[in-house]
Amino acid sequence: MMHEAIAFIALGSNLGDRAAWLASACAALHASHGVRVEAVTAAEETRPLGGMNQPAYLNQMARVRTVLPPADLLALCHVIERANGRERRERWAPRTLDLDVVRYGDLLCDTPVLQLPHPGLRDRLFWAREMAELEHRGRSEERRVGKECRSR
Ligand code: A4P
Ligand code: MG
Repeated sequence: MMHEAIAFIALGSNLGDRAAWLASACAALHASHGVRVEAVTAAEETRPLGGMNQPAYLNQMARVRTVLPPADLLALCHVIERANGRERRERWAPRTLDLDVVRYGDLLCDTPVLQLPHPGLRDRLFWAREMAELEHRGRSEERRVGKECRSR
């Protein structure tokens, strides 16, 4: 049997039709081989962190069940970002879509390309709150999310 893991992916957007980018990313994740979106939080507007003068973010958290190893899950996130208008300029620049792997099971990882848990978890309180909310949601939610993602 393939190894399955529960991972949390943070979605963020602060350029263009933010809600549409998040919905598109959620649907793309769910449609990807080896990934199932089990539950998502409602999108919420947050003040930009990091000190740069930039538009407000719309943020959302997804809980996914996946057979992809962490590096492949991150690579998939990058593919979905690029397909949704993301351009990499300077770090923390405004973006149509940012997908961060916040947690992958209990895995601890500290390499230049992948840090788990994501270091932003230390000071991004809304991530912790959103993950706590998703921990408590059951499988009925999973069925609903599947339907929502497919209908987009
Ligand atoms: N990387 C390492 N670990 C991870 C991981 N667990 N998940 C590497 C995702 N990426 C990871 O990311 C830079 C590098 O981090 C990648 O090469 C990847 O291999 P990036 O997406 O290219 O650049 P970035 O998003 O500008 O940098 P970073 O460090 O991901 O920044 P954040 O933490 O995403 O911050 N304010 C609000 N309110 N809401 C936000 O969502 N986001 C940012 C960006 C700033 N302010 C914000 C928000
Ligand atoms: Mg990022």
